[in-house]
Amino acid sequence: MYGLVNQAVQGLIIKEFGKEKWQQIRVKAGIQDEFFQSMSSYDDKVTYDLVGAASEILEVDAGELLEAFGEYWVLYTAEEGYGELLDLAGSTFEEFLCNLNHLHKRVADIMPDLTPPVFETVQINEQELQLRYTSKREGLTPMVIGLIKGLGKRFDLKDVQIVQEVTKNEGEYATTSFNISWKSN
Ligand code: 1MF
Repeated sequence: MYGLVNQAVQGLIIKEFGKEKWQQIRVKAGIQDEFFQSMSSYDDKVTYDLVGAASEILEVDAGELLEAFGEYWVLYTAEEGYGELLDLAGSTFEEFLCNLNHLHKRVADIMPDLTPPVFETVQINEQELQLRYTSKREGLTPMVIGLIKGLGKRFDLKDVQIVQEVTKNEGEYATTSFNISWKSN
């Protein structure tokens, strides 16, 4: 994944647990560099190793860390130069969710190594939809739940409910569906 993702992991850990813990985690994950290059593509293993090391050192479940990371990502990218990109993706929660593939296409135009997941939405009613998430990457559904919660905050929604439904495997891809409902003010 692009270094921007590892940078955000670093940012979250430092913000929540401090620089010293970050150094321990970085060393345990076997990462020599002090900083990540946001525009360089890193092996996914770097990100998974960071989350694994953080889980052990902080004694927090990896799924919980991934969910917290998903929420943080929405905030982090908005503040780190991608605010316009996020603004373009939609002015409402459901519009944003429907535009996730467009958003990734836009990023992939400049970052050719991007391996974006694929999202599909099915409107159920005014305040409920189904989101299908297809990815080659394993174990990241908690991150997607955090991303949805982060978007809920971005759009000031009350009471976002996310129910994870079935996962189907097809070759190297897995598709997970979520039922999402919310209340606006
Ligand atoms: O392959 C990748 O490197 C990659 C990196 C980030 C693929 C996807 C993403 C974003 N995605 C992370 C979860 C991936 C899970 C999976 O692959 O199974 C989050 C997608 C998302 C979902 C809900 C709400 C918001 C979301 O993200 C918004 C977003 C997406 C991508 C970027 C920013 C915000 C982004 C921006 C710049 C990037 C890379 C990603 O890299 C650059 C580009 C230009 C200059 C410097 C870095």
